[in-house]
Amino acid sequence: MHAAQLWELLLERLQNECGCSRAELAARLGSSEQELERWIAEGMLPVERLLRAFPQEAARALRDAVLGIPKRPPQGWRPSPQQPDVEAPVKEPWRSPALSDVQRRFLLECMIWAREFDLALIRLYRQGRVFGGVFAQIGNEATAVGTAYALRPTDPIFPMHRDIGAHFVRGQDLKALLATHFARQGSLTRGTDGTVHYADPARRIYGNISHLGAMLPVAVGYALAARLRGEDTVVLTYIGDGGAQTGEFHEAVNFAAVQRLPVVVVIENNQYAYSTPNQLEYACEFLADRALGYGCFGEVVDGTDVELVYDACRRAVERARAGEGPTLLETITFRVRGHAEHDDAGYVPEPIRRYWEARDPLQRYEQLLQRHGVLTAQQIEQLRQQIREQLRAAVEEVLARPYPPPEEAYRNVFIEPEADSQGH
Ligand SMILES: Cc1ncc(C[n+]2csc(CCOP(=O)(O)OP(=O)(O)O)c2C)c(N)n1
Repeated sequence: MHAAQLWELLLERLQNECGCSRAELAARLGSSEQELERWIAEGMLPVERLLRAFPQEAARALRDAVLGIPKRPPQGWRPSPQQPDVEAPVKEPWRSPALSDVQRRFLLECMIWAREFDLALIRLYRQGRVFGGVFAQIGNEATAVGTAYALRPTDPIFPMHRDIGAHFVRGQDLKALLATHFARQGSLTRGTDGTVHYADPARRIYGNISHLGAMLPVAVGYALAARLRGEDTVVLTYIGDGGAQTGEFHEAVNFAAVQRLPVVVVIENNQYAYSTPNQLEYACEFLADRALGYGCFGEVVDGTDVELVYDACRRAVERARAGEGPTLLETITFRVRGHAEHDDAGYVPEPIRRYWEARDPLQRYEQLLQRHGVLTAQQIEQLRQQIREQLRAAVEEVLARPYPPPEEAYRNVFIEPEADSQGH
């Protein structure tokens, strides 16, 4: 990293983590402000003074800079799992310099689709219309949409059970999705699986493999195959905070780092793996900190801020495409519903729920777009109503379809052996 970039990182981090102004920084380094400005301008780093004045913060920032870890939220930003500060002010969402207002409207539309799709499925589940479980993604809209949008349409994605937003970014066929959940004709799994284990190779969507962690080696294998074929491809895959504690996660990330494969692993940290809270899942501060151990890039972002997520993922995709290897991108979010609709999530303490309610990704983005004149409240409401109407009509049509013929259950289960020359 260039000295000027290093200074930029240090200044940002020291300001965020220690609340240090330039004048205070100069004083703590035992220099004048003028001298500090000269050091910055000339790219001179008084490393010893920095480490003496800010032992932990400077060491961490320098270590991250050397390993290419560009960003980390300010200390104390993450709510304490035991005692979140319910009154903490909600940060103004980030505005990406890389997005136009047309793109912003598209992001919002995909997020509304994801939310409305879930709300409809929850209702239909209660009516006994849905086969299998409903794993609502509410709270994860910004993460799924922001990450998937950072790719080219030809790059493969391996979504998890809470990434329906990524499907909408890819223009997934609404009726095919509904047919899958209702096990009707036209289902992406031909009616053989009622949950979220569907793929759609035509849209370069692969996964989701049920066994936690098992999808990562497959995604990493895809990246290796693409490289061997000489394709210019970046693979995006997702894992939960619980899934990140499996052996397969470790093997896949290690292999990707060793091979410097073009992979972005989004760790959707929604605070709970089923009923197990973060503090009983792992002992490090951030899961993306593990990137140091693997020797790859790592970044932690607020997963409820869609443009922040998009920018972080875009950086990771650019690095991957440039041959710089994988990134662990940890997005901090909250699973608003239970693990699935059979689970009332009564184990989530009320203050935690309240903390995250104030950070609803959809509400934050809608307000941001209104404040900046991208859309009015009325236009957003109109969009939501249009989406609801399309959903209602699609549900009605798909529920009227027949179930797949029984023979479908036997297709793709066994490989039919080819007859030999004697007809055996
Ligand atoms: C090997 C294996 N064990 C258990 C399960 C059941 N299971 C599915 S999702 C899940 C919790 C996953 O938690 P996390 O990875 O944090 O994702 P989240 O559901 O919170 O999005 C469990 C225990 C499974 N699918 N595979």
